[in-house]
Amino acid sequence: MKIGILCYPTYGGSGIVATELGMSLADKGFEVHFISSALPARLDVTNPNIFFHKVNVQTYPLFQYQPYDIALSSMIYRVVNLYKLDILHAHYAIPYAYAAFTAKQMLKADNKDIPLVTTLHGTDITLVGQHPSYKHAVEFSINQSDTITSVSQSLKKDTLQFFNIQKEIQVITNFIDNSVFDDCKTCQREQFASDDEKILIHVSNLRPVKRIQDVLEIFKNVNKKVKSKLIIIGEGPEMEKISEFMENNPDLIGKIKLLGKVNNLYHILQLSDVFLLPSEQESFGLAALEAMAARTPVISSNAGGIPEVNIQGETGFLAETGNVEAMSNYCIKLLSDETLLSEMKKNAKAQAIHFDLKNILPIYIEMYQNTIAKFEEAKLINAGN
Ligand code: GMT
Repeated sequence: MKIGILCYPTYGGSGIVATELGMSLADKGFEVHFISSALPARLDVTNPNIFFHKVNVQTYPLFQYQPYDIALSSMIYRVVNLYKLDILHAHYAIPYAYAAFTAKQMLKADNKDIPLVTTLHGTDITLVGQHPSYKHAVEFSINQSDTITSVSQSLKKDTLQFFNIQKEIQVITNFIDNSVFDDCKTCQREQFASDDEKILIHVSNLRPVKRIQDVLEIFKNVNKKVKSKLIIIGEGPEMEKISEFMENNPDLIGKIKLLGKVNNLYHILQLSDVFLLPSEQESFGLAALEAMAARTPVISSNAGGIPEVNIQGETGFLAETGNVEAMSNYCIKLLSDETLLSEMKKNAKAQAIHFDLKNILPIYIEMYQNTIAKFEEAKLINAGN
């Protein structure tokens, strides 16, 4: 099977899920073509089954905005034709599902077509997708997909609530490759904290939806009771809030380490004691699952799909979004009780194993096969009419 994956090249979220999925499919012998604006962050192009096609946007003095979606549709059309792809998989509705629909229309003009799978990831439904500027096109392109998948039950529910969807949505949860975590050596803990200090960690693209202010306030409360350090990994628009917080809390400056984007994320997660995820919205919370794979329990909000991943009192604790006091208290309780901490570390790993790639990859492959079979069947029926 030849699969075209359309995704953001980003360091987190849908880009990572698309890349890890594509690479695992390539390992199984499928030919996988990535179409994106830049080389996806974790993509290993040395695999002979992996192909990368960069979308180039031609600038022109007349264009106030660069027409990326047109260049994307043209590239999809070209790659499908050149490499005889069997199926397209759009990750994140905007602009990928819409651009794939346009490419399909171009193919139909040549008496060709290709089945399209759209995977909904989160803010394409819960935030930006609902904006009046995009809503109609998002709804239309989701409905035009041959198969729709969502990464959690919660996201499926939100999609059905916010849009008029006329097709079944199949939930295929995000996954984690535990073998990567089992292989890696723990890096030196003393680089970040002394033996008597606990390490709290937050990883995100630092957008408002992640509520970085809550991460900082939780740490401030915890630090009053438990000797600790906070590691923040990632970059984004809320960086300014962190600087502001440090200015207002100079005594915490030496206790907060900002690492930006790092390559050895797993190593750092492995030496952490608790992962903080107080998000406003989170369709799944892949970052929390990555932490669990590294045996790190999670203190989180109960937004969106997080409760499907982080189990109250088992793999960590959850509180209402914005309830900094409750999250701080849970954190203090966890970090002050070695028995509870080691129990939760064990449970966190067991939960990560439940979401292992080995369990989820066959579901994706079966979904592709079913989508292609139904598409071919429909073609035959139409030809008969
Ligand atoms: O919104 C983001 O944080 C990025 C977004 C994406 O699609 O790139 O992340 C979403 O997709 C991830 C992968 O499926 C999920 O784990 C995140 O929970 C989800 N983010 C939100 O819903 C805020």
